[in-house]
This record gives sequence, structure tokens and C-alpha cells, in this order.
Amino acid sequence: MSNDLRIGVVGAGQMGADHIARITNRISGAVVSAVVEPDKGRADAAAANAPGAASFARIEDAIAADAVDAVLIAVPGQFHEPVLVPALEAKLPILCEKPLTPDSASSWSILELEQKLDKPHIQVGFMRRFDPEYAALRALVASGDAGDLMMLRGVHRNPSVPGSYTESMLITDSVVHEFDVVPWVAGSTIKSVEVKYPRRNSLSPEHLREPILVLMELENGVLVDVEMNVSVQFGYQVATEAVFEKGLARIGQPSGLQTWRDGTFSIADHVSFTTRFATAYDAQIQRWVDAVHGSTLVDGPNAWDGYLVALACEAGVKALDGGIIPVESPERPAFYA
Ligand code: ISE
Repeated sequence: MSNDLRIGVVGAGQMGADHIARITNRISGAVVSAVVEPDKGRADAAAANAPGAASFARIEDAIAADAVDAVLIAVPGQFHEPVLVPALEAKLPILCEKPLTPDSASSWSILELEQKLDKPHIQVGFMRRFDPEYAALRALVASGDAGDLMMLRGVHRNPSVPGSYTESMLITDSVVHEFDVVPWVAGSTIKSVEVKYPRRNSLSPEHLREPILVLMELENGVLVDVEMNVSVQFGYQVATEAVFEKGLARIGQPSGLQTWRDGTFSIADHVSFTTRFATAYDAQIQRWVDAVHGSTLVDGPNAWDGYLVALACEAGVKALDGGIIPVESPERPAFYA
């Protein structure tokens, strides 16, 4: 009998479909055993990449049919809690796409439920931690080889966003990644968040006031600025410059095909996060699968990290209306040590 981890993927939209193809084609030790997706068109399209997977409309049905050993949640954040609760009650390991839940109160109740189990069961899908360049930058900070880190200067640029993307999603759907990865790289939690508005891009969807400049102060005194820009038109870019006492480091520079033609030099760049972070997504899922086989269940950001990010997002959303908004980070419970 195969020892493959039977993963139930919940949600077969852009991210769910991407994970289904990844698990089937590139991840070892796991199969997609169930696709939970009420939309028949999406479910059928996903099934093409998940040979043998059963189809369910609700996670409860997949659990009752004993069709899954683990759950990967890839529906939008507002639908995470109704999947997390039955999956935790069934004591299943979970990889939950970001955010854990849309607000800190619901994230807190997930933490309470999880702490009834013997150990953390939830990993949150902050894939940037699995990007080799982010990991190298974190190692450089920790080594102290370039002296102390003083500033992080980042850009987070999307070519465009769908009509359903709202102003607060600049924070909760996009800057949410920086709220996780910046403390991880810099080794310090977020003390406050502020948002500044430059001139508005006339090409932005009418209901969006963007780009925005997000400023964070960390507890250790590091200052961070992030240009959050979702209408750049030309492609997808996530890049950071780190300013140290004895030098600089840069990550996220274009690394695609270089061409010289007609008197012009060019480097191919990404147009979507699915390719920009493909290596990171692969590593994230492989390490999660390995952790479940090895019974640690989590190898990466856990639900506590997801909760801290929910607190930062609440401050970030308030900061859209002005002011420097403090972030109170409570002490990490021993369960999540
Ligand atoms: C999207 O949901 C993501 O998670 C991407 O990583 C981010 O760059 C984008 O802004 C979000 O909309």
C-alpha cells in the first residue's frame, strides 16, 4: 500500500489549482486524494491534474468519507474558519493559505481550539519564508557579518488586481506577506504601522487609492518602508534592499532570460506571484508534507505567526485612515514555542 499523504485541497481557484498541479507533478510522498470545491466547472478543471481524486462539496463530507490525511486550505481568507474548525476537530494536519483568518478575534479562537490538541497542527502559507533569497537575507542578518541591520526598503508591485480587490486588501491580501516576512528576516516584532499616500495612479481601478507607502517600526529600531502598488501594468515585482552598518544586500532582482536585440538589453521578469514564488511554494509544500510524515506536522509559520499577522493587519487597515498605529504583540504561548 502506498504511504503517500492523502491531501484534501479545499478550493480550486487560482491558488488551489496551482497547488493541485504542484502536489501531483512535483511533490514527493503526497497525492491529492480529494478536491473540495462546490463550483463544478472549477472542480472538473482541477480534477484533470489530480488523477483519482474524489470530489466533495464540503470538507465535512471528505472527512466523513475518510478520504484525507491532511488538508490544504486555498479558499479566500473569509472562508478559512469554517474549514479550519472541522479539520482541527478531526485532528488533521493543515496547511492554510494566508491569512489564517481575516481578523485577530477569529484567529484567537482558532488558537484556542488548536491548543486542545497535543501540538500545533496548522501551518500558514506565508511562502516567502521558503524563498531562497529571503532565507539568505535572514541568515545574513542573524550572522551579523554586515553589522546590524538598520533599514529594509521594499517594493511589492502587482501588474493589476481583479475588480473584487478592495482598498483594505492592500493590507490584508498583499502587505500581509510583509507583516510575516519582515519580522522573520529582521528578528524583531512590529511596533507600529503607518501609511502614506503619494499621488494616485490614474490607471488604478476607480475605487482604489493607491499606490501606498507602508512604514513599519520594529521593536529593535529597524525601520521598514514598503511601496505597495497594484497597478504597475508592466509585471510582478517583490524586491527588498537591506541597509546594514557595513554594507547593503538586495533580493528579488530580475533573473530571467537576458537578451540583446536592436540596440536594447533586456531581462525577462515575472508577471505573476505564481511564477515569482514557484520555488518557494514547492519548498513550502514539500517541507510541510515531510513534516507531516515525520510527525512534527508543521515546518514553517504556525497559527501563532498567523495571529501576530492578523494583529498587524488590523493596525495596517486603521493606518489607511491616517496616524501611526501601534501593534501590541502578546507573549507567545509555550504551546507555540
Ligand atoms: C495575492 O493574494 C498574493 O498573495 C500575492 O503574493 C500578492 O503579491 C498579491 O498582492 C495578493 O493579491
